[in-house]
Amino acid sequence: MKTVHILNGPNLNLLGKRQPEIYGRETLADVEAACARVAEQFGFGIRLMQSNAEHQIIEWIHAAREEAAGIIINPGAYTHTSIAILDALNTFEGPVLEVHISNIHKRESFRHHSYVSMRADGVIAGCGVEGYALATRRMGSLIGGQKA
Ligand code: DHK
Repeated sequence: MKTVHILNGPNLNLLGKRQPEIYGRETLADVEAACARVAEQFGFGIRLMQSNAEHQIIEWIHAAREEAAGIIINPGAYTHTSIAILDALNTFEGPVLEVHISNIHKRESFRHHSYVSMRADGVIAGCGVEGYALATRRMGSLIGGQKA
C-alpha cells in the first residue's frame, strides 16, 4: 500500500492550544484521524510527523524518497525562511502539497513569501485544519488512488 507522509514544522505540536483564534482548537491527532479517513477511501496510508527542528524535517524528506508516494507539508515558520527544506523537497520525485492552516497572504508581510511554494505542486492556505484533509483528497488524485 502506498504511503503519504504528512510533515509538520515548528510549533504545530501545540495545535489546538496555540493561538486558537488563528489555528483553531483541533489538535494534530484530530488532523491525523481526518487525513487517515480520507486516505482510506483512496486506498493509501498516511504517516503524520511533527518536529520543531529543521534538520529533522530535512531527514524525513530524505527518508520519504524511499518510503513515500507523496508529501504533504506544513513547514510552519520554515516556510518563509528555509532554502534547505526547499532543496530537500527538490530531491523528492513524487507530488508535494503545501498546507497552511491560516491564510498566510492575509497576515504579516513576512509570511507572504514561501520558499516551499517554488516546489509544491499545490498549495492550500486559509482553510483551517480542514486544509490537510483537502490536501489528502488531492493527493488521492495525484498518486492514482481509487476512491472506494
Ligand atoms: C503555521 C505557522 O506556524 C506559521 O509560522 C506560518 C502556518 C503559517 C499555518 O498557517 O499553518 O506562517
